[in-house]
Amino acid sequence: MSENRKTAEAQKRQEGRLPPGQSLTTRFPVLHYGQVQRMSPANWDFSIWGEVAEPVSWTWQAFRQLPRSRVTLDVHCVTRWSQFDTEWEGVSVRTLIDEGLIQLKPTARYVIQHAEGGYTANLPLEVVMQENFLLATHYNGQPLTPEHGYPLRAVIGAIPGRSDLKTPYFWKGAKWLRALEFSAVDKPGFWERAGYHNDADVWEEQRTVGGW
Ligand SMILES: Nc1nc2c(c(=O)[nH]1)N[C@H]1C(S)=C(S)[C@@H](COP(=O)(O)O)O[C@H]1N2
Ligand SMILES: [Mo]
Repeated sequence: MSENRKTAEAQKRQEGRLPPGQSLTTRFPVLHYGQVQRMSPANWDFSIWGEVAEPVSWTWQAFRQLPRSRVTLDVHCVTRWSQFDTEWEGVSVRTLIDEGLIQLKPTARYVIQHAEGGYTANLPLEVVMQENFLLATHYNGQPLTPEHGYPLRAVIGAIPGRSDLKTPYFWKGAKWLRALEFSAVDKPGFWERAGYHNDADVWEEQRTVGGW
């Protein structure tokens, strides 16, 4: 098993898919601060607010009717594990905007994810509009488990060969996501306020401010 892991890791490194300081994991770790949030779709909704023409709020039933997308990502946690070829399905922010389901004001420049339990994560608007950012309901063909963010989480990761896309560490994808705030100003999230790097680029190894 460990030999297999080493071999797989060497292969990913050779393919240029293993960022500096990372190692390959074959199982999907569960990592978060605080408690697993147990959410029931009956009293769940998802809101978009801030620098938008019209704030919206979707029930679970309405959210499930939105246009859907799939993406395969390599996800990289700042605690140094990387998981390759993870398959996600859900709703793309770019699609919501392109199809007029949300209308941004020109002042919108940052997107703050708000999760149940108070966790937040911030990204520039242009990163949230990339193909490697998704509001995911399904992982590898199955609904998310509570530990991984059921019913909805954000995900961000690398698409092999797409060096044109910014790829931040996986903490920039909030589990138990309840809202996106479009903002004119940046608002550092949970880990960013704790000293983690605001841009968090995995290839630049932007883990923390000051490199501790
Ligand atoms: N709500 C919430 N989302 C979160 C976190 C958290 O503490 N709370 N941790 C982040 C971190 S550091 C990582 S690496 C991923 C881990 O997701 P996983 O548990 O599905 O592997 O979730 C991110 N999203
Ligand atoms: Mo992480």
